[in-house]
Amino acid sequence: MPGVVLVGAQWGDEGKGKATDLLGSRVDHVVKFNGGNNAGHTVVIGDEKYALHLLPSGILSPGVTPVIANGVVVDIDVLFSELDALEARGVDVSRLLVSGSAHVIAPYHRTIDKVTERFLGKRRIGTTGRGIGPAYADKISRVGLRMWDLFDEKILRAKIEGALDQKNHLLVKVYNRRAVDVDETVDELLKHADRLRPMVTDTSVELNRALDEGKNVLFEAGQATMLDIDHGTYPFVTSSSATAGGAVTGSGVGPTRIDSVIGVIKAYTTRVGEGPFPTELFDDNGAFLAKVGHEYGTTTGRPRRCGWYDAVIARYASRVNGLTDLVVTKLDVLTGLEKVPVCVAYDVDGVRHDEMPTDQTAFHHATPIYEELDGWWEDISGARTLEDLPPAARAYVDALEQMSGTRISAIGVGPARDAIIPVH
Ligand code: 2SA
Ligand code: GDP
Ligand code: MG
Repeated sequence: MPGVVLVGAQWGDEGKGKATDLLGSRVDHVVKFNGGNNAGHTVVIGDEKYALHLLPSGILSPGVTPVIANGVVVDIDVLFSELDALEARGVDVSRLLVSGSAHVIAPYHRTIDKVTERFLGKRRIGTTGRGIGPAYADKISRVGLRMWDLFDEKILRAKIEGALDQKNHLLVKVYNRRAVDVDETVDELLKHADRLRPMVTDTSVELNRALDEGKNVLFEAGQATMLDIDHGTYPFVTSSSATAGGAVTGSGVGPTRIDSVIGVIKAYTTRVGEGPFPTELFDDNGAFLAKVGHEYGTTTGRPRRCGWYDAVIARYASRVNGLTDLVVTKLDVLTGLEKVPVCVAYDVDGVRHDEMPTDQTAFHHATPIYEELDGWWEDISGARTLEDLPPAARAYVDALEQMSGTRISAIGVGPARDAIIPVH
């Protein structure tokens, strides 16, 4: 503390929601800085399970100010349905702040996401269909809509007209779809403007002020390193900066304000959607990880692909994020395996690679070089100190730390809020 970034070190769903929630009582602001409602963070508190998509996990911690910063793309309908659902369960959501510079996911972004995926066929990305890519594409093409625009109907209408100029041509001529109506879109987006107004502000001012006052600010990434637009397995990535650098550009604080970067990593690996995945398993072991780990998408319910731990990816994530700590989650899921293979390097067309190949062809050809570690049979879900772990589980964690090149500061042994072993 005070400026902490939390990122996913693999392809997402590492348990970032739980890790954020754990730090929650010590932080003042929890900031979502990238992505949108493609994210799915699960937090289990007692018997209650919360699935958060657009809202930062910190919304569940009393006293925390949740912030949706400028790097996020916001589907306003989803924002209000998530807020209403939490309120109905007794969660105080009144502290939420939303950046006026955050971009809006318009209904046509969702349409374009879906038709593009269909059009791509075999080359599809396997997106969540939430309009994320098209909203970011408009932002970069400078035809996006920002939250501020919702408070000036004239500007909003002009921007929507501009954005739809080319899109309607494409929708009608290429995708054989009906043209999007400007008036309908304006009405749809203006529907919530009054309710939004009080929460929309310059969140960069708020966050820098909080840091000046010595407050603790946690920047929580959506998706993960391997899905980052620059550092992920392009083009099978999401359209935002999910690595630590994104926390800075996505929130309007300078890099000098960040004190530590925590990477969350599963004790094995999963991926949703298309794209290369060297340690993916297609056998009983894969089915075992999926079943015991309940590996289904939090947002779409899609089954996640499962594979062994990949130390090459862990080292890569440590490097591109400048990780200071790793939080290893789901160690409990590995209980009951005779041997646990860990990928230590890749073989790419007969050549050993200790570093992650960023060339798409090489990564597609990467086959894992495994080291086999001993498994354990004891139930570890009640372990709360390192000494509670059986020797083989401890040796597994020590090996991950040594191979990954970053110290492990906590180990998750179950979905519950308290099912964690603090290490350092
Ligand atoms: P998009 O919709 O444009 O961001 O999709 C592009 C790629 O990014 C992947 N992606 C994700 N991968 C893992 N978890 C995500 N969130 C949900 C969850 C996913 C779900 O927490 O379970 O419910 O299916 C997430 N969001 C995006 C996506 O699979 C594409 O490969
Ligand atoms: P996120 O996107 O990184 O926030 O992760 P998700 O919420 O999409 O997926 C992580 C899943 O693992 C959730 O269902 C969590 O409740 C669960 N989980 C988190 N940590 C642990 C752990 O240490 N052990 C087990 N068994 N489950 C965990
Ligand atoms: Mg998730």
